[in-house]
Amino acid sequence: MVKVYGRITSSNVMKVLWTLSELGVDYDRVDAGMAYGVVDTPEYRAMNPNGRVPTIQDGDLILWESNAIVRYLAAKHGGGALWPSDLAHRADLDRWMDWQQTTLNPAFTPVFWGLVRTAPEDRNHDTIKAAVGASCNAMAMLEHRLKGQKWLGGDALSIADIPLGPNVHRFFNLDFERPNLPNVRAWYDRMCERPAFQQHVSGIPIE
Ligand SMILES: N[C@@H](CCC(=O)N[C@@H](CS)C(=O)NCC(=O)O)C(=O)O
Repeated sequence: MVKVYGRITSSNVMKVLWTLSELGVDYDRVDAGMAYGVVDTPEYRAMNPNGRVPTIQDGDLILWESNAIVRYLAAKHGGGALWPSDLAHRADLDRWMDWQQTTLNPAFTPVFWGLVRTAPEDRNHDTIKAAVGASCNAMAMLEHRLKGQKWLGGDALSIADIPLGPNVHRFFNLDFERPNLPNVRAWYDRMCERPAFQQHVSGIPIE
């Protein structure tokens, strides 16, 4: 059985749990990270030298980096839409996974930290405002991409949508002014209809 290390409130752990649930794969989960500790123990560092969550163990394989885990699980158990066999289609989706890590997440992280993990009296409003602007610019790219299609890959949920889900959920539920993004909003609403997303992303407190 797949073993997942990571607290349920981590956006990167959410990606893994959402994927496992969409695929109907059984797993055991061990709380790790922040208040749970674990990540600084020698045993954990031997598995994941970054000391971050998530990490998974699947038989002899130990794997960290959330998007690599999503790819692995989709390749092993997915087939069809979640992990398309057509290489050009898969590369197109894969690119959005990398974009989540390299563009959207770095843009949005200061918004999350500023509004969720910083006391109101300690907030740097200029930093938050700049990060909101950068996040809205990134979301405008998604708005364009999603024009006329339900999911990033077309008609069905795929590996591309899953890493973006936790960021998009926070984007729509934290307290700041957003532009009108009807395609992104409809896509997020579609995610919210999925039981696996409700269980692992939208139903989990933002903290
Ligand atoms: N690029 C890594 C980032 C992992 C990461 O930064 N995880 C955060 C939680 S979202 C973490 O471990 N924070 C420290 C902690 O929870 O103790 C991935 O995608 O897995």
